Amino acid sequence: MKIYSGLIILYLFFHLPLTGTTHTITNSGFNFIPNAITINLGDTINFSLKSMHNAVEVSQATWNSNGTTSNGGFQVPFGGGIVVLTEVKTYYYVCVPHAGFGMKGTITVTSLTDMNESIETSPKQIILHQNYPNPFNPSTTISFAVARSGHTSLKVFNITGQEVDNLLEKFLTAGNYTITYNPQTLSSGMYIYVLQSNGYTQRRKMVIIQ
Ligand SMILES: [Cu+2]
Repeated sequence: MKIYSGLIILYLFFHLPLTGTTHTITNSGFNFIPNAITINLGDTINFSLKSMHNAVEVSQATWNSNGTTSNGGFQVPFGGGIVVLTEVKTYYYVCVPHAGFGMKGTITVTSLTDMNESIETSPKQIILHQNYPNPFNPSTTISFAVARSGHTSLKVFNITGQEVDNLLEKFLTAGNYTITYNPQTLSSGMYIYVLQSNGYTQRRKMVIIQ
């Protein structure tokens, strides 16, 4: 039965229906607003830009160096346009005329939906707060609370569901906890951190920028 319910949770984890949300990115001066966004696979991005700005996908290396060479990905024309992102990855893009001024942004696409929603039925049993800062480099702070004493774990998974870090696994008394997380070996991208205690599970997304 335990394995069975675990499989159901895994199924929910990976197969929640796509919502197809539209996210708008605008600009204020030489800044994309927001300049870092996390969306679900299949979501739409509506770039609504002033006429002197465009958005061209580039490689991470090009992005890092404020370059403008397209990587063959999306190319939103001056004034804006719509893109639908179909790969689970972090997209890097720049405004070609203003990349030299640092006008650039990232869009991280995850296949997971509703990750900020708890799937447990008594939300007050455990509370997992959004990490801060997020995105982060090199470290971030994760706070959580457990209403009852018990065996508790806080683990980090990549977006394919592999455990990549175990931040805590022990008996905790009821209370509030804060952990500073400084991943040494993880590459840039989205990760999921999962709190489990007394049979309750809560998870949230975080983004590492190396
Ligand atoms: Cu621009």
